[in-house]
Amino acid sequence: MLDRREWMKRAGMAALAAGFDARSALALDSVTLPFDNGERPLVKYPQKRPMIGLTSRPPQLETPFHIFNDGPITPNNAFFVRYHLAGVPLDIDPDTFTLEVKGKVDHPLKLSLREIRKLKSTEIVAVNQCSGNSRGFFSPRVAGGQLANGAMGNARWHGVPLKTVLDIAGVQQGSKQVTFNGMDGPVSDKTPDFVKALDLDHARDGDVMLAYGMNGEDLPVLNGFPLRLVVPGYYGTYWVKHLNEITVIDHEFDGFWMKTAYRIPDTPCACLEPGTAPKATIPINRFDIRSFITSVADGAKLKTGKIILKGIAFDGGKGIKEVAVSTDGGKSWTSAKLGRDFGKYSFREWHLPLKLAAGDHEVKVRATSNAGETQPDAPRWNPAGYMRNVVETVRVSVV
Ligand SMILES: Nc1nc2c(c(=O)[nH]1)N[C@H]1C(S)=C(S)[C@@H](COP(=O)(O)O)O[C@H]1N2
Ligand SMILES: [Mo]
Repeated sequence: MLDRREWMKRAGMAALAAGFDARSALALDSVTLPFDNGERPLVKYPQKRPMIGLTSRPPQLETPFHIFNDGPITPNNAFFVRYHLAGVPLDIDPDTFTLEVKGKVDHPLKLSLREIRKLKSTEIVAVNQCSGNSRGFFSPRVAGGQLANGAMGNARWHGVPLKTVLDIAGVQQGSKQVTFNGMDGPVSDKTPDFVKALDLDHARDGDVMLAYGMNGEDLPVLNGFPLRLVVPGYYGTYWVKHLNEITVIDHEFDGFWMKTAYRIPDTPCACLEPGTAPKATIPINRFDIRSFITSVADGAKLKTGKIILKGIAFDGGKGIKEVAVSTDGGKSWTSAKLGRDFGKYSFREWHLPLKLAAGDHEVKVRATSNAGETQPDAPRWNPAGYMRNVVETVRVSVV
């Protein structure tokens, strides 16, 4: 017999799945992102508020940028959604779900969700950002999802360190990498399944997490229910959703999504002369540093008087040391005040009281990490449109 709570949960999941099956995502309105061909529908999916729709099969949703001004944590119902394969699993039964751990381990495992939840849990606040966040701003333009700046989000993740589960399974001597596969699959067998790999030392660093909770709730279905990998400081491509298969291997994984896709030029800036091809590439890995103004949009008209300029910054895990603001197009800079520290993988809020004279201003923001990494004045370029981190500018006119 199912208890009432369990029953409600299942009925809810069924309704969700039915909603998706009918492809009933409601187009509400539209928005225009600030680049050519930036017209997008605002769509409503189950468990999500109206989001910027990039594709519907599979669902890919971008967070409307103004949401980042509401606070350092991105609400679950506004968190972006990225999938590669149309076979998105929407009717996962949490009671029969299992996570398999196999390969070069002494004790191959099949853990139920209940068993995973019994293990000692931890929490971490961390940014998840798509490699191609902001790709739509690339010049020259490149192929791929034409995203503005909303393919990122910051959440408090709750789960079990991956290390805990690997230690239970007993990783064998001579192992090199760990691969991660989720329950989604290709609809044609010509598309390779989405599988990602981490080096064993990274997988066992204690920060990489098997997460079942997000901001105090179960993971939303579209963000990987019931279990996903969280790889703090690393691009979202490694954050495998609906994770049900972990394999320890004794060689370098050569699957399509590591060997061919999600690679960056093997140069210090991961960048190239625009329009050229890289000589050598490596798998994309850690975030570069970024900062944004969230309280004022590009093109805003402001009244003279005092304002409090606000925004966010983050990096690949060293933490933010300084955020500086320029109101004269980059000639002079003033340090902003940093907000509460939620840890080195989180968005760091910043604010700066300002009094702008009447006229047009170019307001810029630039962050520096504890390791001294900072943002370039001019955008860097690579053929896949990854890792954009130029100093952001908003133009405001004050009257
Ligand atoms: N199973 C599965 N996990 C996945 C993907 C996918 O296509 N399938 N896409 C990855 C990519 S590229 C990104 S950016 C993140 C996005 O996470 P989100 O959809 O929860 O925002 O999920 C990652 N995990
Ligand atoms: Mo991504």
